[in-house]
Amino acid sequence: MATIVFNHHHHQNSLIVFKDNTSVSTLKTLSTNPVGDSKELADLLTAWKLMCEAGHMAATYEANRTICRYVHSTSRGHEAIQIATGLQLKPWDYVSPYYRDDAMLLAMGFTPYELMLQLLAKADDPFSGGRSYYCHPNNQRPDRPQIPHQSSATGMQVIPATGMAQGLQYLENTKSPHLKTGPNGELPVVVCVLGDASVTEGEVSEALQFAVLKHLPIIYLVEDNNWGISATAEEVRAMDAYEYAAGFKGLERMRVDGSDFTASYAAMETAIGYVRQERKPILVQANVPLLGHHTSGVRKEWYRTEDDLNKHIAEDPLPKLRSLLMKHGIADAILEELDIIAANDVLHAFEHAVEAPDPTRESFMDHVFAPTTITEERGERTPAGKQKVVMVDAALHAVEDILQNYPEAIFFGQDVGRRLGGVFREAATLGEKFGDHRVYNTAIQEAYIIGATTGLSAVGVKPIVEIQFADYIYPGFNQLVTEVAKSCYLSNGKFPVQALIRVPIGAYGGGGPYHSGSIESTLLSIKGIKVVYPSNAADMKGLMKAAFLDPNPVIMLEHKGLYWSKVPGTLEAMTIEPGADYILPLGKGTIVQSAHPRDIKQGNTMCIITYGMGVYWAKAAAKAFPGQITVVDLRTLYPLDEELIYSQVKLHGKCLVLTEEQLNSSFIQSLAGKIQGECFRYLDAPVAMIGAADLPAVPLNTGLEAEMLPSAEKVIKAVKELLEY
Ligand SMILES: Cc1ncc(C[n+]2csc(CCOP(=O)(O)OP(=O)(O)O)c2C)c(N)n1
Ligand SMILES: [Mg+2]
Repeated sequence: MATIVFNHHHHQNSLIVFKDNTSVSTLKTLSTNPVGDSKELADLLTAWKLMCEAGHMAATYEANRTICRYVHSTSRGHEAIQIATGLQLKPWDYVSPYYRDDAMLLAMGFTPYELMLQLLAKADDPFSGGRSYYCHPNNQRPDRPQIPHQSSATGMQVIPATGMAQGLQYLENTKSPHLKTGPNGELPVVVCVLGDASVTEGEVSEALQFAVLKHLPIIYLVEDNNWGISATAEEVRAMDAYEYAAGFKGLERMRVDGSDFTASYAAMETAIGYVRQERKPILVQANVPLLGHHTSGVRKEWYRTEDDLNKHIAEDPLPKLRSLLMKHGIADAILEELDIIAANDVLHAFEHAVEAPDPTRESFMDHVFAPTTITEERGERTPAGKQKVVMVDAALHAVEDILQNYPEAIFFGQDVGRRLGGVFREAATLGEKFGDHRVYNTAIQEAYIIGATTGLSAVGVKPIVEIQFADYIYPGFNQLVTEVAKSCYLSNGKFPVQALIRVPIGAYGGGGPYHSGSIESTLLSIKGIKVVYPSNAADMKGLMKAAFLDPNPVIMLEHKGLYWSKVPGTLEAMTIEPGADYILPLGKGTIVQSAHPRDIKQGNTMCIITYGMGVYWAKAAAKAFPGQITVVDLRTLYPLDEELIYSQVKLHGKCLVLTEEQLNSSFIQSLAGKIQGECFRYLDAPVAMIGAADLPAVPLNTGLEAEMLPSAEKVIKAVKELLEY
C-alpha cells in the first residue's frame, strides 16, 4: 500500500484531443502527446479511490434512510466525468456543480464528512449551515475551487455561472486586482454543470447566447443520463445538448463517454485547456448512466424498467475503471484494499456526522442580509449655489459618481449603452464617459440581466443593471426569487449578492398598459431583497448611493411620472442637487409635511402614509385641509421604517395609506393591517386605504387611466370622511 501515490495534479503538457468530425479546428491546436505515463496511473488510482468513496457514500445513505431523512441525490453512474472534472479544477477556478455532483466535490477536495454534514443538515455544514440539501455547495476557501450559492432549480445556475464568466472577463480586461489567478498568473475558468433535461429550459439559451456573443471563459458540462426524473430524452427533447450547441455560433462542443474515466479526463483537460487559453466558451456533453435513484424520495423502481436499468448498469464507470487499472498491472487485491479503506473512511465519517450538533434554533433568522455600513445620512443634501435638478438627472449623476469612484462597477441593460443612454435618457452620456466595457447594451434578456448579478457579485464585480420597464421584470423574476434573493441566506452569509437593479416604474399619463404598471407588491413578496422608491431628486441621489453600497440586492424603483416633473403637480420632485458625497440610508422614511401642533392638540389631524406618486396626491389633497395633514414618505418599502409609521399613527389617531398600485392584496393593504395591529388602542377610525382599481392593466386612454388611478380628488374625499369619523 505504501507505494501508492495519489496525485491531484494534472498532466502539464499531455493534452489528448477529444474531437469528433464536427469539432472545429481551434481544438486541434491543443493536441500533444498521448497519456501513458506514471502520472496517469496515479490519477487513475486517485479516481478509483474517489469513485469507491462516492459509491460507499451512496450505499451508506441508502442503508440508513431513516437517519438520512432529508432528500438527496448521489452521483452513482456519473462518477467518471465528475471526478475527471473535479481533479483538474484549480482553487482560482469557479464552479457551479449541480445536485448530483457529489463525486466532483470529492475530487475538488471536499471530504465525505463535510458533505455528510450537509446531508444531515448539521450546524457545521460548511456550505449552508444546515439550510440546504446535500450537494448544494458553495465555497470561498482559498485552497479549493470557488463555488457560489447553488439553488435546487434545474438549469437556473446557468445564468449566474455565465455571469461569473462575464465578471472574470471584465476583471481580466481591466487588469483588476480583484482577479484571482494561479501562482504563475494562470487565468481562471468557469465550469457550469447541468443535467440533460435542464438544457431545454429557456433561461439556458439566454446564457449561451450571451457567452458566445461575449466570448466568455466558461465550460458548460452536461451530464446526459437520458432521464429527467421519469421523462425520457425521446419524450421531451428533439436534440441533445451537443446538437443544440451547434445553434450557438462560436460555441465549441464535444461529446464524451462520461463513464470512461480516461476519455472523460482527456476531454475535460482539452476543454479546460481551451478555455484557460483561448477565453472562449465550450460545451461538453458527457453521456452517462444513471445508476442510483433520481433522489432518495423518487425511487427508480417506480418508473424504470429492468431492461433500462440493465442497459445503464452495463455502463457503470466503476468496473470500467477497475479493468483499466488491472490492464495497467494493478493487482486486484490492491484495488480491493483501496475499496475497503474507502468504505471504512466513509463509515467513520458518517458516524461522526450523525453525532454532529444541529444548528441552534435561534440562528434561523441569521444571514437574510449582509450588514450594510450605510446607516446615517451623510454629506450635503442642499449645497448652496446649486441648481434644481429633475429626478432622472439625479439618478444619472448618482450612477456617474459611482462609476467614477468604483472601478469594479459596471452598468448594463437594454438600450443603456452609448447610442441612446436609456429610453428615458436615465443613462445618457455614461457609455461615452466610461466606455463600452463598463456601460453597455444587452439583448432583451431580463432573466440574464437580473440573474447575472449573482455571478458578477461572486467574482467581485459590482453590477448595476436596468430593467427597461417595471412591467417587463417578470421574465427576470425567476432569477430574482430563485437565485438572487436566496443566495445570502442559503450560503449562510457567504454569498450576499451585491446588485443594484434600476427599474423605471409607474403611470405618467397615457403611457398605457405594459408601460405604466406598478410592481412593488410582487417584489415585496420576495424575502431577501430590498426595495427603494424615492419621490424626489435629492432622495433619489442619496438612496442610489446607499443602494449601490449595500452588500445586498436592492431594487431601485424610479417613477417615470416624476423623472422630469412633467405630470401636473409634481414640480417638487425637482430639488437642489445634493453634493457628490451625499448618501441617504435605506429604511428611513421622512415627514414631507406636518400638521400644525395646534390642530394636533385639538385632535383634528391625521396622517397619510405613502410613497412615490402618492406623495404628490397627498400633498395636493392636504391643501384642502390646512394644518390638519401630516404626509409620510416611506422612501424605502423594505426595510420599512415602522418606527416612523407607528409613531405618526399614534400621534394623530387617524391614518390613510395611499398607493398607486392596485389595492387588492397589495403591500399597502398589508401595511394597513400591520398598523391596525400595532396601533389599535390609538386609532380613532379604521385605517383608510386608497389604491388603483383592481384592473389587470393600466388602460391606454387617459380618461380610463384617470378613473383607475388615485388622484388628489379621491384622496380629498377619503380624508374628509376620516376627519369626520
Ligand atoms: C425549475 C425546476 N423545475 C423542476 C424541478 C424538479 N426537478 C428536480 S430534478 C428534475 C429533473 C432534472 O433532470 P436532469 O437535468 O436531466 O438531471 P438528472 O437528475 O437527470 O441528473 C426535476 C424536474 C426543479 N428542481 N427545478
Ligand atoms: Mg438527466
